[in-house]
Amino acid sequence: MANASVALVVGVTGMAGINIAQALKSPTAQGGPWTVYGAARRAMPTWFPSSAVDHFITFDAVDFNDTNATLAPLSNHITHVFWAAINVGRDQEDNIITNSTMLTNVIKALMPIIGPLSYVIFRYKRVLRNILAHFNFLGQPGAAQHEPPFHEDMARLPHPNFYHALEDVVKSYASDIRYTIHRPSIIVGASSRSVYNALVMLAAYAEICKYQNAPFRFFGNRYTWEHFSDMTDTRVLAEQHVWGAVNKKANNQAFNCTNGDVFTWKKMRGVLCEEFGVEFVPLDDKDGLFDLVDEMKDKGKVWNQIVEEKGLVKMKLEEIACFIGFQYLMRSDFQLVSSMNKSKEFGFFGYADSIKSVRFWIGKLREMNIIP
Ligand SMILES: *[C@@H]1O[C@H](CO)[C@@H](O)[C@H](O)[C@H]1NC(C)=O
Ligand SMILES: *[C@@H]1O[C@H](CO)[C@@H](O)[C@H](O)[C@H]1NC(C)=O
Ligand SMILES: *[C@@H]1O[C@H](CO)[C@@H](O)[C@H](O)[C@H]1NC(C)=O
Ligand SMILES: CC(=O)N[C@H]1CO[C@H](CO)[C@@H](O)[C@@H]1O
Ligand SMILES: CC(=O)N[C@H]1CO[C@H](CO)[C@@H](O)[C@@H]1O
Repeated sequence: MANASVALVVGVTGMAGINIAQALKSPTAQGGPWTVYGAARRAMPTWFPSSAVDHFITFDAVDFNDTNATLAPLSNHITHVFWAAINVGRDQEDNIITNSTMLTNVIKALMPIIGPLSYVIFRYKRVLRNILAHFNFLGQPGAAQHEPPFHEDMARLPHPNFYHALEDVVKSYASDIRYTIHRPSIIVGASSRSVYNALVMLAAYAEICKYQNAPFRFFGNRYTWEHFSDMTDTRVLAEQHVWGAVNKKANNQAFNCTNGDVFTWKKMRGVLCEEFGVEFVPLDDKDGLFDLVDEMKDKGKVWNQIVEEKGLVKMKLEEIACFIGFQYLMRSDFQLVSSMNKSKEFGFFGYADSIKSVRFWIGKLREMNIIP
């Protein structure tokens, strides 16, 4: 079994990690059959599909000794690392240090064996992060910005960005490992442990509206209401990760990863309203913008009540809610659209219909008992 494919998926309980594990365990997975080690900081959540991994392991990647104690014994076994972990810190500088430390710790623990077979793969959202980074840093919009559609060879923007730090960590090992970098847009998927999960956030807001008999309002501006955006289904993201891992041509390359279509938030709001069972409220911006961040500030208790009454998976509003970041995106003055032409030129043709994606993942979140 010298050539067996053995994957370590770090951050396996997040929405990207679960799907990467599932894509690897699929009977038709390229490069398979795969043995999958799924790693998380905490124990396996109740809703986790245990068939997605062969072994579930826990360690705290911030702590080298803990990481090394768990991974060193596996180091001559694991052939591929899929990085889907995120540890959201107080601010972007904090993220840079924490995250590059986590990745460095994992690579160091596996290093004794890292040879030509080994592979590190991680996702990385440049524009989104740049914006949030800028936001975190200066607290106001107006960051330097590239012209959409965004493509992979655009220069880095001059804001602190932990994805750049991760990319640099991987590149610093380039003589020993091969890698691919995957850059999603707004990610849709299902987990109770993903901080940047827009669908869970929107669902929570919709449920709170229903509970309090309040209108489900759009918190973005007219520009995003009327202009195009794209998103990334975690299934497409996972498919691209596996494709990147087994195709030599993709070695040491970065790829955008989106569904390949576009939508307006006006249209998508209609879909969300149908799915959540709330009335569609057209954008009314005469009196300025509706501030969701402000609205949600004291709604933690209401959400806890909903969780209690409906018997949902215990999850605090603060744990999932990326209200600030998402609201910021919804108020941008550019189209969040990335080019997928590099992926296609290199032979990756995965796609999804974004409206179907949203309906599918909302259904999944219900099935998993994360939303009512
Ligand atoms: C890690 O392990 C080393 C060697 O066993 C020890 O000297 C060090 O104190 C440990 N560090 C932490 C933070 O536990
Ligand atoms: C990591 O763990 C392995 C095996 O337990 C041990 O031999 C090695 O010294 C550790 N590495 C470091 C840097 O502590
Ligand atoms: C696509 O790649 C470009 C260049 O790196 C980047 O600016 C853009 O953000 C990527 N798309 C996304 C959605 O991250
Ligand atoms: C780019 C960056 O900030 N890298 C940091 C990652 O974390 C290590 C360890 O904490 C720092 O030494 C690096 O400067
Ligand atoms: C329209 C567009 O975004 N074209 C890009 C396709 O991808 C290549 C490679 O990343 C870019 O150089 C093009 O600008």
